[in-house]
Amino acid sequence: MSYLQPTLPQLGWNHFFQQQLSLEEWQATTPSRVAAVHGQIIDIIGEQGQQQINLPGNWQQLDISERPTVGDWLLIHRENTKPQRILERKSLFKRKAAGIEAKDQLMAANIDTLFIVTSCNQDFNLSRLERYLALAYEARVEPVVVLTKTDLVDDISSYVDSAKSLKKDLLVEAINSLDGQSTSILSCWCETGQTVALTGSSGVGKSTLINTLCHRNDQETAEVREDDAKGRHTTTSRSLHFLPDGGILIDNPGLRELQLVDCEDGISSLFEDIEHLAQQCKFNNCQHTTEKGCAVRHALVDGNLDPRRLLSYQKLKAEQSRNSETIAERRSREKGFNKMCRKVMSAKRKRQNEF
Ligand SMILES: Nc1nc2c(ncn2[C@@H]2O[C@H](COP(=O)(O)OP(=O)(O)O)[C@@H](O)[C@H]2O)c(=O)[nH]1
Ligand SMILES: [Mg+2]
Ligand SMILES: [Zn+2]
Repeated sequence: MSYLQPTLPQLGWNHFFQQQLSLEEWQATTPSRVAAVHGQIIDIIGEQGQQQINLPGNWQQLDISERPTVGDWLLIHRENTKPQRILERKSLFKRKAAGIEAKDQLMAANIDTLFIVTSCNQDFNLSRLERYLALAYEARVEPVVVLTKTDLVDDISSYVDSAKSLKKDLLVEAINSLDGQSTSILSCWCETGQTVALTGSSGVGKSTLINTLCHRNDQETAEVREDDAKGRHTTTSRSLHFLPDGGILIDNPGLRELQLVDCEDGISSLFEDIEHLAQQCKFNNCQHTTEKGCAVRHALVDGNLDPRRLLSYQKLKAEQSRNSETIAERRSREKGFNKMCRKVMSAKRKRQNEF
C-alpha cells in the first residue's frame, strides 16, 4: 500500500471528524493530519501527500490547547494552504508544563488505542501499569496491556492474570515481539483508520514490536532514526508509522516521564471499586486510617481489597492533586500560611506581654 498519497480513511478520518465540517469548509478546505510539530513548522499529511506548513502568526498567540499537536486534524485552505482550524479531538494526551502559569502541553491527539508495553520480567510492575492506565482513561483512549518477551518465561499466565486483576474487562495480550505470528494478535487494533500509540519503559520491546508490525526485520532502522531525530524528516518517520495492515502507530508520545496532573477522572475510572467503597464510609471526609465505620478498611480486613491497590490509589491521587496545584496557587497558599504564622506569633507575643 502506498502512503505517498493516502486516502483520508487510511489516515484515520471518519464520521466523527466529517460531521464537524460545514458545506463551505468542504468546498474551500482539505483535511490533513499532523504528523509532527517542530516549533512553528508543522508536517501534515493528507490526500495530497506530505507537506510542511507554517503556523500562522495569530495562532502563535493562542492558548497551547488550541494549537496543533501530533495526530490532530487540520482544515487546510485549498488555495493558500493556510490552516483554517483544528477539528474537535476524539481523545487527547496532555500534561501541564512547568512554569508559573498553569500551561498545558499537548502530547498527541485522536489516538484510538494505547498499547501499554511491559515485559514478563522485572519491568512488570502493577503500580506502574496503573499509572499508564489512569492516563489512558483520562485521555479517553482504550488501553491494551501488551506483555512482551513471553518466549523467555514459563509462567506467562501468572503475568496475564496479574495484569487483568487491575481492572474489570481490561484487555491484556501476551506476545513475543520478535515473532510476527505472535504479534498478529494485536492486528485487530491496527486496522485501517485506527491510530495506536505505544508507551512503556525503555527496553521492553516497543521498537521491536513496531518493526514486527511494520513487517520490517531491520531492527537497526528505527533505532538509528531515533538517534538522529534532529532532522525534520527523520522526526516525521519516527512519529507516525504506517502499518501494512492499514493502521497508524505513534511511537511513545512522551507518556513515560509523565506525572499525573488533572487526572481525577482517569484515577476514578481505574479505581471505581475503591471510590465506591469510600462512599459507604461513615464519614464523608474519611481518610480510611482509624475512623469508625470505614468501609475501605473493612474491605481490607475482609480480604476484599488488595492493600497494594489501596496504596497505589492513594499515591496516585496525592501525586495528581500535588501536581494539579499550580505554582501560582501554591504561592498564594504559602502567602496565606505565612500570614497565619505571623498572626499566631503576634498573638503569642501579646499574650506573653499580658503576663
Ligand atoms: N526474547 C525477546 N526479546 C525481545 C522481545 N522484545 C524485545 N526484545 C529485545 O529486547 C531488547 C530491547 O528491545 P527494544 O525494542 O529496543 O525496546 P524499546 O526500548 O522498548 O524500544 C532488544 O534486544 C530486543 O531484541 C521479545 O518479545 N522477546
Ligand atoms: Mg525503542
Ligand atoms: Zn473510610
